[in-house]
Amino acid sequence: MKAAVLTEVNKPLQILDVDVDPPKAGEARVKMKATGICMSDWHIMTGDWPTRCPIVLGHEAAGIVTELGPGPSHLSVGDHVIFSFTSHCGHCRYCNSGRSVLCNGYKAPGFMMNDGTTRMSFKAEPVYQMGRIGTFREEVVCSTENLISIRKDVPWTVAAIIGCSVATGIGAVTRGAKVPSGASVLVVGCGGVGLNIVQGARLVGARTVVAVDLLDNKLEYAKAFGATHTINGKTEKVVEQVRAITGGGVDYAFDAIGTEATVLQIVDAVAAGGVATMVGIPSMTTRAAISPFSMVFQEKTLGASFYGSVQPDIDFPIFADLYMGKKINLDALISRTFKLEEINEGFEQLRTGGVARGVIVFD
Ligand code: CXF
Ligand code: ZN
Repeated sequence: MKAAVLTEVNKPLQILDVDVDPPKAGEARVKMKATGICMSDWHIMTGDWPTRCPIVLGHEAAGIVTELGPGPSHLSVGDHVIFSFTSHCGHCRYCNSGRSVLCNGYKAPGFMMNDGTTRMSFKAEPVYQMGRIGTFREEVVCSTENLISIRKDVPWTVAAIIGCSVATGIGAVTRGAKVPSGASVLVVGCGGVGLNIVQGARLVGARTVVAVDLLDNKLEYAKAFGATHTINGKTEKVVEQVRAITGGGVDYAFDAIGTEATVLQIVDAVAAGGVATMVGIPSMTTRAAISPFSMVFQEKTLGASFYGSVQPDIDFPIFADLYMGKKINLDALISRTFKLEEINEGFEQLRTGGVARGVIVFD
């Protein structure tokens, strides 16, 4: 089986012929159909987030179930599935309170299966799997906890991006901050996640949606996804502009980037009583010097949403229905498709801002 493998940090991915073990009880084999290229993969490739090599990255994906391990399963061969990059043990306090994206029921590190082994090897040495899945390959064996069955009429590329950027962005609005109709919203960063925050805000009936990016082509995308105002953060003063547009600041602000500058921007740009939500995952070393004094006096809230605070089993089929019912636009997010062999070019495009989302497709 062909897989794009990170053999060493700061090296391009290599296409290698790796071996996959058959699924054990509670596991499935999935033939990959599409997998998106996300900034989180890049964080690992650059060593920004610690990892163990060799590893197959990729965590935003969809495919078709071709084999199930022994024993009962909630899935069937032939199911169309979207991958979740979080576990769902069903026993921990997070799973039991509807917050399974925070599941802490397994001791194994996140680049292995729940039981602390892998189902992939190269020359008899283990190959690790990002988010317990690792989807930059032709076939994945993973726990069925990481697979959500969806309707079969959703295009594969669309199904794939539901599994990270769509869930993270729209979920941050609907499940995380729970933005009400009529609110004013600021979105900093208009990549795959940011554009989904923009369209999440439109979906819930936000009155004003201000989008910020450093690149004008991304601001054009933001307008197409429902931004009422755009600000180029390179040439304009973001907080001043937001205050001018909204008469004092927004009700809700989202940071889809995760730098100190963008975290401070969302805190400064919310009005008194407003809610700022961090969504983009920062480098491990990032620190942000917020002003607790002004936050208390203005009763501002700073919070975070991981994976859109969704429940994958419930929310992925909802996103599929919203797309099929033309309530959200996912086609325009997919600006380019690549073959697995072209994956390093896909990352180059992601870094230079050429695409909203690049997606790898398999035959
Ligand atoms: C990441 C978070 C850490 C595990 C893999 C995916 N999130 C989104 O891109
Ligand atoms: Zn991602």
